[in-house]
Amino acid sequence: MRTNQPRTIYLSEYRVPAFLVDHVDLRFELFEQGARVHSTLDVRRNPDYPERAEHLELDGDSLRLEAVSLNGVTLEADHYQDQGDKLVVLSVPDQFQLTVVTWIEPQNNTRLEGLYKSSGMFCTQCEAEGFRCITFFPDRPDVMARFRTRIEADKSSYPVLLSNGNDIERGELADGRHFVTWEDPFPKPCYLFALVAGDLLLKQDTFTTCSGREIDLRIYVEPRNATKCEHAMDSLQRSMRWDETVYGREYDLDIFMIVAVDDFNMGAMENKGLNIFNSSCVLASPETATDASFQRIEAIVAHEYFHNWSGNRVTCRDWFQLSLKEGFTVFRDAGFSADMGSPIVKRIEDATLMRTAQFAEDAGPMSHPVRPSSYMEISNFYTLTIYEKGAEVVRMIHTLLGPDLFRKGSDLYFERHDGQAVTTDDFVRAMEDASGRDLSQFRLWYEQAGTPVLTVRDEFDAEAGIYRLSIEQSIPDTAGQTDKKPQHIPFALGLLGPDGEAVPLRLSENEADAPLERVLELTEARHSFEFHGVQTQPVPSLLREFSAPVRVDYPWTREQLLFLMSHDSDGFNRWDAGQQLAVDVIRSLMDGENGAVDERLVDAYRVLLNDPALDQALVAKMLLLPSEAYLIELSNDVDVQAIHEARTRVLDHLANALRDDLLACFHRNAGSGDYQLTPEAIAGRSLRNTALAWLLHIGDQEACTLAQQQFDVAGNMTDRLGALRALVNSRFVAEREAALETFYQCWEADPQVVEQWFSVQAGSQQSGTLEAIKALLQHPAFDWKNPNKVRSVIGVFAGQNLAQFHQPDGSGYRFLADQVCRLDDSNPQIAARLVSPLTRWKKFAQPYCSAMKEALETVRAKDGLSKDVYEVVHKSLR
Ligand code: 0A1
Ligand code: ZN
Repeated sequence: MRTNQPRTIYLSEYRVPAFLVDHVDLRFELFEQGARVHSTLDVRRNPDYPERAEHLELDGDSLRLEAVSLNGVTLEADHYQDQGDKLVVLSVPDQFQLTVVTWIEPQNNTRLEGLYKSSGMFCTQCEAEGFRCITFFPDRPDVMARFRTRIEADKSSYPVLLSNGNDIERGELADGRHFVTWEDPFPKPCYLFALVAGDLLLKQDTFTTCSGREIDLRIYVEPRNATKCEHAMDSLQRSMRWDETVYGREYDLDIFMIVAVDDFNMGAMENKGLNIFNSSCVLASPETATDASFQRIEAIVAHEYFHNWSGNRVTCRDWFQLSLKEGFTVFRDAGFSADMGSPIVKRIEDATLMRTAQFAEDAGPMSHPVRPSSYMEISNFYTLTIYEKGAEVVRMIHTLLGPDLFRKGSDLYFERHDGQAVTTDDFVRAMEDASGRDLSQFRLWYEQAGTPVLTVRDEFDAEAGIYRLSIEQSIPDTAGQTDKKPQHIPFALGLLGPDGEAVPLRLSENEADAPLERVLELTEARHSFEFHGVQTQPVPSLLREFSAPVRVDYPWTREQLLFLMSHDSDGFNRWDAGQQLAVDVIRSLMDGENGAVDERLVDAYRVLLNDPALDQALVAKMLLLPSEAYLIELSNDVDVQAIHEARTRVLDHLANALRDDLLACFHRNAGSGDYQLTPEAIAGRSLRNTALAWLLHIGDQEACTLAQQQFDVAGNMTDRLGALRALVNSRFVAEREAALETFYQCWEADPQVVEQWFSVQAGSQQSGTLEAIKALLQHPAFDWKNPNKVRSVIGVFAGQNLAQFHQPDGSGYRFLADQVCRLDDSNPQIAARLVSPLTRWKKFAQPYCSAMKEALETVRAKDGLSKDVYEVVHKSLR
């Protein structure tokens, strides 16, 4: 049991820093047994601080202090206090130079925060508060300094020495050691500091900016990954061009570096001029990576690159403003991905993530606003709410202002705040000032947590030719927040006439040139709209393109949904109608209303499978049934097994009824030999592999043979893994085992592929049982110290294999609790993320509910529980 409760940090307690640091001079002496860090800070009192602070306080974590000197004079022990998490230097002058020497042990750092070792190389992760694990420093983003960094290490083991900015000096030292000095001309907060030292291979290219400067682009990887850098390099060049074209943002340093490391807590990190990536988010070749990985890599490379402006040049005042950089940057990378591929597919994927995972977070015990007002551990707030909902909020500003005024607003924001650490409010103000629009009510999106519910009702007055729509908005109570005010919601809408044609939306009787689509702005708790000149009862197309992150409650009939599915001009809503229809069919099986699957669903899917005139990228998405996670999210008092059974019955029925169509679809999408990443080619592979999965699901013998063939001859990992996954989820035990074995033999030397191999098994309906998962933890390729391995087995099992995880006897929950406790000692950030599937215990029916709660209680009772896990468990149990 934790004896003391961690401190809660409040936004309302924000104060400007008492001291500023203008320059930091770092010298790292790297050794196998540890590292010595010499840090010299140019410090001065902050003129904006309301009082005169007597003492300088610096943050620290797990540091051994070796020496402190002020203006070159060593300080006696009574001039400073080493309090462990703080170094207090007593009675300091107004301006001075402070030198601190610390000793750290990167080789024993399993938390992967600060300076640590991964596959023999030194690397850093400083966001959010990792820099304090390197040296004593005012570790807060509103202290921005210029950094000069000298790295010294053994030359043969660490020939490559990197930090932010430009390399200005290098040379040899005694004992086979060498050094390189880097200087970053841009002032930055310490969370953007980075250092890498290792034996790395360099892949190089260039980019010529819009003003004609040539940038040296470098990707550093372990030599065995030499053939896996091309896609990341292409993605980087595309991102740089896109940011110039769409946002007018030019790159500012002469060098841009990316380094791939195997052990990394998150996806990647935007350190100034030296991005550090989780290997799985940068390395790819067609033989080893799936389409999904290729797309993820492109998006993450872009995301980190875009941070150079939205995050680095303009950064956050404090960590409550995290969405300032993350929400905006996710919005930017979504625009990029949409432009590089299929915009509809991208929107479907984003809306799916919002509706399954972010809505769940927003309704759970860790619910928080896009700009939170308190936290215990900031690492727990790198959430879907900060990132994805934050991006949706920016997207709504874009919708309200239109593209031109939005661009004006973003230009003003970058110009006004370049070199500053600012707030989400500053962002909104720039948008207001550039557009002349009042966004004061809109700001509630940053302050209020919870997903707004729009209750929509309609009636048609045939005589008067009026279609009336009433919309009521309510925002549910969430952890610590009640009685919320109505928010400003852009609600995109269209009406479909009897032949599917768009009905003009006349808000007054004789409105000429009425538009065929409108964005209604909801600002009140209740609105009603009248559309005039409507001849026959229309079918409404609501919340087009998911124009706001809200739930819509409208009493759809199956006829309406079928109609929208085939007629809506908005592709997103065609997809959504199909999802709602499938949800309705699955739910009616659970209610036991009628035992049979509605044949109209089968007919609709048959059309999708057989009409080549349809956008195949959209069809590939429409064929996917709503996930169990989404069905859970839509229900209360959840019985996971009942959801799983009903969904499986619908899948069985569809696959049996459409067997021949699926086989034809499989063969039609055989693809050409060479691997292409166009939306059409990706859709083809997706369709082919969905067809295969469905056929194997019903135990089709011919499909089993086809899967084996595909597995053997596939020229890319998407098809090979598609075949493997279909086999692993099937009842063909011998074939499944053989394929798994062959796959491992072939790829055991490639960590990214082995992670996929683990994931396929951990996610399997057949072999993903608890016993099989436990066996995977004993596999020689499993590594507790590597977050990717932990995620690919435990994370996938608990987070995605819902039917296997939610066992009525609670065995899945106890298993997860044990692993969380084990990881809590070595890597608290990963442990805190892993525990999340247990936190929504209140949503589940008995016996699940009590068993989940019990598992959480065992975690809470662990000795020396980290602050990270404590916060999540404590908030979930109260
Ligand atoms: N800023 C990075 C994500 C990131 C956040 C925290 C980390 O360690 C705790 C690491 C990376 C991004 O948005 O890409
Ligand atoms: Zn980011």
